[in-house]
Amino acid sequence: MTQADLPPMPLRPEDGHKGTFGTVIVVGGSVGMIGAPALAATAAFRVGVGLVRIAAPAGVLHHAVGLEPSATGFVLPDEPGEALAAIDRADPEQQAVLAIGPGMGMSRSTQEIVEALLAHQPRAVVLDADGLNALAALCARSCLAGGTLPSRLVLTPHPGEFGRLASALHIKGSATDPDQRPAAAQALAEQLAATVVLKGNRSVVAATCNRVAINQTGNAVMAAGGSGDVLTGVIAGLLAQGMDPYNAARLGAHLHGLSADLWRERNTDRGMLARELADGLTRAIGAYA
Ligand code: NPW
Ligand code: AMP
Ligand code: MG
Repeated sequence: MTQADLPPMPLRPEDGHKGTFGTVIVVGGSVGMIGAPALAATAAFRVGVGLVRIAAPAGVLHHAVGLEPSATGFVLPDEPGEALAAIDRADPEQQAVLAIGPGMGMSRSTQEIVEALLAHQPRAVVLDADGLNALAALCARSCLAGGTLPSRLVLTPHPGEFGRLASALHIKGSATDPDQRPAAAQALAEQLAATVVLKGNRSVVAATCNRVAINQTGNAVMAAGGSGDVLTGVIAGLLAQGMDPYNAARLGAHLHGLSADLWRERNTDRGMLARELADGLTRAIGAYA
């Protein structure tokens, strides 16, 4: 996938305001993992989204919002029906993009909340991290008919998360062997009618109708905590600005990796912090546009 095959950045009308450029709601965070939703929020802003809200449990919300002062937030109740109602109150027109999972934890209530948020969800959804683990558990219990998943759904598993989904869905093939990764990602995309970003060196982006692309940016400076949480915010931010899931996933993976490539050129081969990866998106977009 060269830059020539990729879509342009979303339009940025000169008279636009923060309501013009979409809203991302990051659903995540738990005790001990407050950084993940904040990193996703920062990344969504860096790709140009207008508004970001963090939905996190009561005890962690103000810490997470404190890490990204441009974001606002609201408490995510741990009862699934109340969690859904809180999101509907925050976004009554159902236009926001949900980025579900960063730092969410693996408690029973997480799983129930993810199940409730996915069922008949009209919003576009990026599912990552513990959101994917909850989906794998649902699939293992055969609790998800494909038809109940959101029609605009991007899954961003690393090979560990992919393995949990693949074993629940009886998908064969290695998530780490470069020769097998495209077919494995396509199998998951077809089975759940979703766009899949199988992360790792040279991430694979797959979608239905045999669409598949190999991302050409990124490097081993990204092998550190928080990199994936940044990608979640990037893709959600592009979706919120009107891109379709496959293009948002391909362009998102490209810009995310390009930010790391530019960081390595200017610095060294290790030691990049995830917040620098998020902040570096500005340069990546400048180099891309
Ligand atoms: P192994 O054995 O180490 O090689 P988990 P997580 C495998 C949050 N975070 N290639 C790996 O394999 C996240 O958002 C919060 C091959 C292991 O089996 C989540 O909510 C942060 N294997 C939560 O932590 C910053 C690979 O996957 C397993 C692979 C847990 O997420 C950090 C590990 O994955 C973090 O993002 C690869 N490329 N990549 C914060 N500051 O708040 C991974 N594996 O068990 O799903 O745990 O990814 O750390
Ligand atoms: P996560 O494991 O969820 O934090 O995601 C890690 C992110 O960093 C993904 O986008 C990976 O594609 C990227 N990444 C990690 N290690 C490498 C690597 N060696 N080369 C390229 N990208 C990497
Ligand atoms: Mg991750």
